[in-house]
Amino acid sequence: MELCRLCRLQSFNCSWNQLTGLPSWLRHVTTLTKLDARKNPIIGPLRFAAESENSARAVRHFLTELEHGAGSFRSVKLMLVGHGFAGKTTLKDVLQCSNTADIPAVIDRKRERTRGIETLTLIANAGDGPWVDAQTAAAMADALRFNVWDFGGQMEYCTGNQHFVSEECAVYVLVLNPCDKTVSVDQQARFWLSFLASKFDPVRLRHRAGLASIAIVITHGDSLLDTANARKPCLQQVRAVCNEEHFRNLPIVNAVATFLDLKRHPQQIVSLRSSLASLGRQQIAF
Ligand SMILES: Nc1nc2c(ncn2[C@@H]2O[C@H](COP(=O)(O)OP(=O)(O)O)[C@@H](O)[C@H]2O)c(=O)[nH]1
Ligand SMILES: [Mg+2]
Repeated sequence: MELCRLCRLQSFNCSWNQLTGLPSWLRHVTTLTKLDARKNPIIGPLRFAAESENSARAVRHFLTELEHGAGSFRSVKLMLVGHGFAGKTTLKDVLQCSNTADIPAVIDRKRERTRGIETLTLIANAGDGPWVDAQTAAAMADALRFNVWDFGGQMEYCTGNQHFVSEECAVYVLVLNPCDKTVSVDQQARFWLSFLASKFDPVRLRHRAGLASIAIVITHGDSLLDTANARKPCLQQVRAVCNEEHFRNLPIVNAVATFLDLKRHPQQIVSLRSSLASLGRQQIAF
């Protein structure tokens, strides 16, 4: 008998297999109360549903939403990581800035040091316009929702933050500050890439299967005015770190950092927004 005819199925155990997805007919089996799909290499956010506490309900809900193309799964985590004072919270504010002329003032705004993690949902509507807070704005049909996680960069929070690191459905923005007098830009890069590398499964890294992306941005470009003599070595150092044996398989986008000089060239935010949105869309196009 075909499995899809089991319309009164109550319990289904498909754990410890090689399943990369779950059959779409499961969404119709309303009698299903127990589903064990653990220990399968399920790709994409379906895996979170399959591993959740009430997996039968979560998987049914997920598959139904997927069938209807519902917006709730057009969500991707955008994780801002980097040392304290690298410019993560500033970047989060700038991404929401509706007028590029205001960006220099937003950068100079006094802000509290981030403690632990701050989260908010930003909607990247189609195009490269400002991202808007989901609490205050309505999303268009093809909008992408970024669940933004702004990690307090202070070392003492690292252990706690590890629980939030996920291998997929996420875009990591590694923010580096070349003006940090205590930790050089290559040390910052090495620290955070090691942290991320320890969270990715080495086998999946080798196969590059449906993994999160890592984008690197270098802030404080305005403080490194001497473009030829200051920026080039800085970029070279970061590129060299990305090419180190230990990091070579990481899903670093282009393995090249972007130098941001948003104070003098606020327009740069437009292309950054559109690159991040395109990375986000790749995460949900599975
Ligand atoms: N000059 C300059 N200052 C910046 C830039 N980005 C951030 N800052 C400043 O750097 C400090 C730390 O930024 P913040 O976003 O709080 O860092 P976080 O700890 O990584 O969240 C703040 O005083 C910002 O105003 C930049 O591109 N240029
Ligand atoms: Mg901060």
